Amino acid sequence: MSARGITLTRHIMTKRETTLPQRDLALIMERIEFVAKRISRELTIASLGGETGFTGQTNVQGEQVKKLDEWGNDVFLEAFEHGHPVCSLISEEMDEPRHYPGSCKGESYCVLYDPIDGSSNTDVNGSLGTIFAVKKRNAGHGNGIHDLLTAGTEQAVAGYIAYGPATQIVYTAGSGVDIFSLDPSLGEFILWRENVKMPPHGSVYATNQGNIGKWHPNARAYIDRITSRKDKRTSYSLRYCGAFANDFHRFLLEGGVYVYPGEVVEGGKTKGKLRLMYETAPLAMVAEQAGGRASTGKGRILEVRPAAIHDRHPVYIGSADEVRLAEEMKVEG
Ligand code: AFP
Repeated sequence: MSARGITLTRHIMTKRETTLPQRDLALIMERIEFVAKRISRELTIASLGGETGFTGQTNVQGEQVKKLDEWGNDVFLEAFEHGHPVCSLISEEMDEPRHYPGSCKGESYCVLYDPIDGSSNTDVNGSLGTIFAVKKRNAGHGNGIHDLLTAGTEQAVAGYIAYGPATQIVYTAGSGVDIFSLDPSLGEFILWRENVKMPPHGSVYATNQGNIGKWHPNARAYIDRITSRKDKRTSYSLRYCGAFANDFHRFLLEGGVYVYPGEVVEGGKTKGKLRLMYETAPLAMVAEQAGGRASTGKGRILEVRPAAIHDRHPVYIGSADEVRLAEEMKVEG
């Protein structure tokens, strides 16, 4: 049967299994859809309205804030202001969580997100994404976040939005990975692929190759190994777009591996660059649900427990065979 005409909401309401009540999932995903539509619309005209470039501010990560980062964060804040059952937000762009006490009645949730992933691409009309995850809050949590400092295995929902020629929402609620494409003329996300499976190997890898001299020798040897196989079909080529979700999207569909190692040089980024709670843990859940694998190089990303909301760690994510090889080669020492 053709999937044409199955909207995201209809798909949720007919789902077999979810890690949270169907009604809650539908309410949360309706807000994510709204965010996706607003950001998608804005990105097409942002440069004409002078909304690209920097704000002049530095965020909690010590990075320069792009105007679209700040704007994208505001889109989430506005969307979830009336976003029951979501009562807390954790964002790459905010030092501290935002709470909406009015929504904290009964079952309640936190949405964790990177509003504009790959923001160095905003000024060059490059690929961009939004990454999100949902965690259930414990009763009586107040404005604390202790109940949220849990491993990625506690995520109820995880996914991303890819803004490209088509805007797509990719997500999992614990029973496979589904992809929906925005039909702008209808204003609806329509089912495109259901229960997607990531091939166990591919032919493309993504990394910031310019950093290779700062990595552990085993990580360098790993890249050497996957790029120098005799069989052309299994030897890897490099494609890197600078937006994690968009690089990952290629690997979800066609196989491959994304790598952002820690640095071992003096003064280097020992934990790499990517953040656990709203970048790597969400994509790790998508990867595993699609039959892929996600590792810090030493162990499963979904088992890492954060000490703080903006924690980082090295990442090797994608096709199961290639991520397993990275672990076997002890890429992080
Ligand atoms: P931003 O979301 O702050 O732009 O960071 C993007 C990112 O976390 C990830 O999406 C990219 O793959 C990676 O950083 C790019 O980092 P490099 O510029 O160091 O290659």
